[in-house]
Amino acid sequence: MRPGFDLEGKRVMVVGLARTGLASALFSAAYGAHVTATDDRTEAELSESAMRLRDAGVALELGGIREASVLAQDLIVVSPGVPANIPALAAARKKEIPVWSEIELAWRYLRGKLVAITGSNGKTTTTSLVAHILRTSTIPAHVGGNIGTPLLSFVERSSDTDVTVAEVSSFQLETIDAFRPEIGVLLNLTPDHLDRHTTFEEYAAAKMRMFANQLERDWAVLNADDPEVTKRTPAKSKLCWFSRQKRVAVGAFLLNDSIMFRNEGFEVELAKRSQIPLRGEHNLENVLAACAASYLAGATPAAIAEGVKTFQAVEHRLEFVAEIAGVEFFNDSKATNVDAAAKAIEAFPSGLRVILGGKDKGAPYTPLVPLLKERARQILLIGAAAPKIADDLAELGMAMPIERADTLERAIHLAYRSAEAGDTVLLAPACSSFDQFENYEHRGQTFKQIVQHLAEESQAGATASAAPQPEKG
Ligand code: UMA
Repeated sequence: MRPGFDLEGKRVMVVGLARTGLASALFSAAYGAHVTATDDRTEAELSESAMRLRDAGVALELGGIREASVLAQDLIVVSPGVPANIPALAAARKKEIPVWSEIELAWRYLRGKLVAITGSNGKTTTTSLVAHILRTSTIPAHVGGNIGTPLLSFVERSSDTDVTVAEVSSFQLETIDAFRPEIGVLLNLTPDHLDRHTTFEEYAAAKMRMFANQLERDWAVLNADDPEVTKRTPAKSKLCWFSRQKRVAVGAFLLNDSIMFRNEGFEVELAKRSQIPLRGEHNLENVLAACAASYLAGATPAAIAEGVKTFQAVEHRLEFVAEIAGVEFFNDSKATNVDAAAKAIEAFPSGLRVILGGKDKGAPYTPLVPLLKERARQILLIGAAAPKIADDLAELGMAMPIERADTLERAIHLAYRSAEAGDTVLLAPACSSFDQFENYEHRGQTFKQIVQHLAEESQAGATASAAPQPEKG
């Protein structure tokens, strides 16, 4: 039984008023709490959200958080984008006022099973695939969390037979209390968000909180090939492994072309590797994890095979955009850290023109050097992190041009101008997007629009010359 939480008559403060905060404030008000909502932004900046909140009876304190108000609350619900250690929240904790993330509040109200998926990379793809497989197996599934929709939005619709599939981030896990997924998946651990979690250890510890409240009957689905994961095995949970490299005692692994699941000495085929419609070895890991998690959540082997086969790549994740005169364009705007960019680059053997840059997150870019040396022909740098990336990749300058393009538009044009047929222009920024864009989705959409525009221009040029457009190269 989940502990629940009675919001009726409680004083609740919601901190940060974008998607999560808006959902949290409206939910808490609808359940009878006296809600105060705060944001660094002003009323003019919040515009429509401010109106919706006021209409719901929420008191607004805008233009910054006020410690005195924070200390007068029974509960604080903090948005993932608000650092958990700001002084006002530290003061609340000192006074033993609970500071929860929205996933904690939602978990207390949601009905049915929870599959939660975390890791440094692959969360969105794995979350979407698990939900797709469950639905293929006629199990009703909700998909939310860090992927974009706050979990509170499913409370009204959830029932005991549903499964909620949640992508969860370290930011959300930092401020859980009793949150406990029946099935928790940890895909991998590589440095990320070091601009907020000061050390890798702190970041990894936030991720591992996912398993902290699990009971003996709950499952931890873990990557057996990632040493940073294997050295942090949860103590209480039942362990289910997934591996590209070896047969595991319990969990998913490869046997020739088959994705197998093994438990108590019994093995069953769940899917075919050759039918995975996604590029890259990292996606094989995501599929293995998704197969294991959805099997544990009750999907049938036949539905898993069908679900894997019919899955469509997630937007902004190695998404094919267009081919113009033999040059292919791929959007991996979701590659917001160095490891994700490395995985995207690894998915292409050669001929890459890679667009890197954005807002730096504190990790070095040097791990990209050997991969770029092997596979790239040109590097295009955009955004605020460009000088740091240029320094970290300096030794590549001997092998290929490293160009300061500044903007995404210029980077695309420079890359296309130099490209030959057979080359690939890849947006895999290794940085977050907030210096030049609203978020990674906005960056990815912008990339796609510019490429589409280029495709139209190229098409128009070809028609105007009334001759077939010659392939580049
Ligand atoms: N704000 C303050 N004070 C601060 C910081 C921010 O008031 O000190 C305010 C901002 O002015 C803004 C609001 O807080 O109004 C922003 O909140 P938010 O960043 O949490 O935005 P949401 O729209 O609620 O988005 C969050 C997640 N954002 C982050 O984790 C940064 C979204 O993940 C998630 O999809 C959404 O909740 C729904 O669950 C995005 C993300 O970038 C995709 N996640 C990171 C990642 O994947 O790498 C973890």
